Amino acid sequence: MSNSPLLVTCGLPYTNGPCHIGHLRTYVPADFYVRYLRHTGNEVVFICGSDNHGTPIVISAEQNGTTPRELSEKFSEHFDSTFRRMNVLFDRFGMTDDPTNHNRTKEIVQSLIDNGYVYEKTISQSYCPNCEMFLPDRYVEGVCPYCGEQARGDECDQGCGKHLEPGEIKNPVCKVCGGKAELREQEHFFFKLGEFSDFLESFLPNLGGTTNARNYALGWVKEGLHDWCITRTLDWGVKFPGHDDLVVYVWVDAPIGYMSFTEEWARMTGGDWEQFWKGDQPIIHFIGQDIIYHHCVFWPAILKGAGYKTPDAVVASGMVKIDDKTFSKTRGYVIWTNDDYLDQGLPADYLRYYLLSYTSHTKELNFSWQIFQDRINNELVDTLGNFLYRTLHFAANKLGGIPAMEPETEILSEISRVLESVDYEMNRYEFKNAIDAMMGLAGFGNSYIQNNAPWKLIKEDRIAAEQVIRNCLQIAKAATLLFDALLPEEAQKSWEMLGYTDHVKEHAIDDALVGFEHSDLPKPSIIFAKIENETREQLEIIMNKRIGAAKMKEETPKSEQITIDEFARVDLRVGKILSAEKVEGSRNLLKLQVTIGDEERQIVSGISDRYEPEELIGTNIIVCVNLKPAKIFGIESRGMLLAAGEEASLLVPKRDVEPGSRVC
Ligand code: B3M
Ligand code: ZN
Repeated sequence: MSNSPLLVTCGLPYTNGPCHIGHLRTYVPADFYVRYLRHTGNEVVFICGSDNHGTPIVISAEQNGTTPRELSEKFSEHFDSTFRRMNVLFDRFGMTDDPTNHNRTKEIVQSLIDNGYVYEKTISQSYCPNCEMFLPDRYVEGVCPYCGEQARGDECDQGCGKHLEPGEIKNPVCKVCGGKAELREQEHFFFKLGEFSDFLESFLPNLGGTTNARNYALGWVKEGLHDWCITRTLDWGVKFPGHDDLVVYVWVDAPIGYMSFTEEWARMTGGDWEQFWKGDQPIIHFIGQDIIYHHCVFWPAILKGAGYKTPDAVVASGMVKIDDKTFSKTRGYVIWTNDDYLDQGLPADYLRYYLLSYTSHTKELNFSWQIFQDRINNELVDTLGNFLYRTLHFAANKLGGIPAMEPETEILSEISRVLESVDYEMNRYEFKNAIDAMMGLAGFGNSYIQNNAPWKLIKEDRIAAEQVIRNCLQIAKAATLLFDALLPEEAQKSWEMLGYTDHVKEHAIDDALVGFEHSDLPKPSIIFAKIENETREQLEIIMNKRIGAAKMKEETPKSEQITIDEFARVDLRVGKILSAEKVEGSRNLLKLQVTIGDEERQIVSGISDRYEPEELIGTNIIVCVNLKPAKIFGIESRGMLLAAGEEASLLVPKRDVEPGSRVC
């Protein structure tokens, strides 16, 4: 790779809540990539900052009795310091509410207006007569006009995921007072996104980065693009030029933050920001998969329309889930980076390792402390750590330092092979494969030392034993240089144990093939400590407590009384299970065929972690048969079976009854 300097950016976290492990899925890979680029001789400017505007922050500030600015400053600092604790080091971490971004946004919006890409239109928008205000974005909730699910004003977050334009949501309800909202007419400004279809159709196939980003975006462009309403009736945000009652939509000024923070970096360092945004130097965005649309469709169109350079690559990471559930603060499916991990005394590098090595960067990651423990213990501790320690221990204690000889060619060619394959994988953003290749080198070292047994060899042939250890030391040096991008703290320790007094990060990765100029080694110690079972259990307790506390909140019994007629509307029948099979790829779903007398039903139920499919066949159960059909994991489910408690204990009739019998 060499195209430097390069600009690498990470999606900007909203300042309305703390950093959780879901966030890290974007920042840690980006940091790994940047460190690797620097190791391979590239100059990189690494930029991020916080996203301060938009209704979630206004609402959150109101709820906390503070101002959006104060709240933003607090969380901006929180993210900045949490990222540092995770060894994610930006050259500039800015705020979208700072003057640079206000100015740059106004300039860009004015250019869009001047270039004829903005028009004014009267639209009907949700308005709360009780609060006497228009209800932008998250100030309103209602029903998604596309899929019928409960949705937020600006996106269908529970259902189809579509972006919703102001006024589109059905049955709008005011989030402030809970009252019914009505539609009122108001003047707004629109961006002619539709005019950029041809541009995007030629731009996207050449966009670098991960294929998920490119392909989703192309699909949306082919479906047809709608113009975007880019103004909101709000005080908090960047004022729309010439209209003090309007601010620009947060998704206009948020990505412009990337440019503003580059300007701020340039101001601080005397660097040149225009080489990226007006010149030819590459721009690479790292983002979460849920904001591909904004980065691959909306953002390039804005840049193009305002006369700037468009991004060169978009790298989109898959989401993090817990128990197959999407991270959600309100539902308790969350692991806080500080409270739940770093403050428990665990190393940042372990989490970096797990997040990157577990699965391909673009895939979903289902978080589990058990797998975390297994990976750390089996790979970092038993493979890499063990190899380093055996080598260094033998060299320091038995040979008194680094033997004065060169490594053998077969060792150097193995190292070269690994360097090449890491480079190949890094270039295609396949971080897991790159790490597998690095770990492969440690594994190679382990087998090599085991097979050549220098502890035996030394008794017969000291020179031969020295050669083996010299080879191992070269592998250890190469592994340390390679792992530095991923495990900066631990790699530095290992580097010092190899007798160096400077910083490993300042060395080119190709030094992996260069010998040692010193022979002294300090007394080695163990670099990677095992994750004990008690530690894992403690982490699991914290996680389960979060889920439990959120569930309790959700389940506060609202035992409103109902009439017998109301109860009778629920059609409960006895059903007999005819067949049962696990749903491939799901964590706990079973697909059941159930007879309810004259009819056979397919029902999908989340009980496969409690029952084996075979044990259920022939069981009589209770089924609610007039529940609206639903798709679960893409499979139609017509009805619901009844089960009780944590154990999902199935309700069954005490005596034998015919399938189809009514329950009352
Ligand atoms: N603030 C956070 C998100 O939707 C949003 C990213 C902005 S990136 C310019 O993930
Ligand atoms: Zn209201």
